[in-house]
Amino acid sequence: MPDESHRIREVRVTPVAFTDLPLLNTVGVHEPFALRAIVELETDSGLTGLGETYGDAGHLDRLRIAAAELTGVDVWHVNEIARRIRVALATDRSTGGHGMSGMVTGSSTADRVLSPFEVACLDIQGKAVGRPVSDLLGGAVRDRVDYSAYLFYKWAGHPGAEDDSWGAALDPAQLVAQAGRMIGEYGFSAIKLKGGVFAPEAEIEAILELRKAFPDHPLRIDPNGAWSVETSIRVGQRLDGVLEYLEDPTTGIEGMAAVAREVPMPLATNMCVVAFDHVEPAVKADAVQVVLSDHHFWGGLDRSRTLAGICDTFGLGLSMHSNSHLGISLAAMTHLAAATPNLTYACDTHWPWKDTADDVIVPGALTFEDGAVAVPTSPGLGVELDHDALARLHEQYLSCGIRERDDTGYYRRFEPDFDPTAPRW
Ligand code: GKR
Ligand code: MG
Repeated sequence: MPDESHRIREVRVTPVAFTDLPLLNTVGVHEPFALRAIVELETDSGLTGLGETYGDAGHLDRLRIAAAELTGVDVWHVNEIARRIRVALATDRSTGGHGMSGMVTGSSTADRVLSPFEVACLDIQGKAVGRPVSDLLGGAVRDRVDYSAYLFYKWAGHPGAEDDSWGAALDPAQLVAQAGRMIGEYGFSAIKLKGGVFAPEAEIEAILELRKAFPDHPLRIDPNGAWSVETSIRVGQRLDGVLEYLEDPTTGIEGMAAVAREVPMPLATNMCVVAFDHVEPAVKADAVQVVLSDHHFWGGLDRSRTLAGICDTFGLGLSMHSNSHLGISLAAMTHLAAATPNLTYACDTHWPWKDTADDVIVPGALTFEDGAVAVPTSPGLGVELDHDALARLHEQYLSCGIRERDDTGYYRRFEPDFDPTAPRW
């Protein structure tokens, strides 16, 4: 039996910023930079592991509180890491910092903090035994993971700056053009539209135009809870036979259940079921038929597999949610999806919206072909940190001045009367 232990000797948490485009959603618009935090674990055996999570100030504070407790723990003892994090955060009363711009509850804070440390531990465990992370999760059941074309209404460029290469997407024709470019470049075979930006009739029209232009691509729309129950039912009935699923049309388990009773397609969520204690009431009310998992808020890869088991037990479908992210997250998402048999939908990713040069990993490990990423087969996550790039993106964080994601505040600089209170329609 090998007797080598892999005890955590050092933990580094580095906030970074990368350029983002003016993508619109129901609470506002993306700022010129998106924030992330990069977690590096180093063991006394000389191995290093990587994790990636939200970079907002409140979350960063909590990551640092947690980091201070982890020295000396063996990376195979994730239960002990989770325990120490729970204890360290037990008296923490801070709120916010969840990287969602106010669209998601603050539940499961300890799970959100645990996630990047757990991923970094798995990275090290994989390196220690010479196996990819997907093997530690039960083994890949697919060697490529499908992602969806994630369309956004957007401005042509950030106000005061030049237009970006994607240009404006403010009507159905421009969205169809955006989809055409994204599918042309990445090969995606499913389409998701971020809605809740324009009146529902305009968004219905956009979906119908996408259906005409891409007759074989499954379609989804996600207004992030911007619609009332009545509006959601109207949209759902109008899009009968057109949508693969309808994501978070309205807020809350009760509201979603009322919609689910009246619309023909499955309802999906990354808003009303975002922690384990939401599952039981949602199942009882039959509020959702598809849960969008996300290891960043479900407590890492192992706990996301627990969620997958629960979904399987209750006959719920499973898809995957994303926020603006870098390559460490994409690697973790890909290993998780590969090792989750019942994750049968193409996963969300914000990847195409990122400048390819803006990343902290050495390029080349993760590439899209036919809309899918090949599951890395080298030990651990299969991605390597580019230390110069990390330093550059950290400098960008220091100089960009953004410390909390604030889509609403940014939008209000240009439309001072903007009110995101749901339901907007
Ligand atoms: O990036 O604007 C955005 C999205 O709206 C994101 O924040 C959501 O969390 O994509 C997410 C979703 O599916 O709700
Ligand atoms: Mg969503």
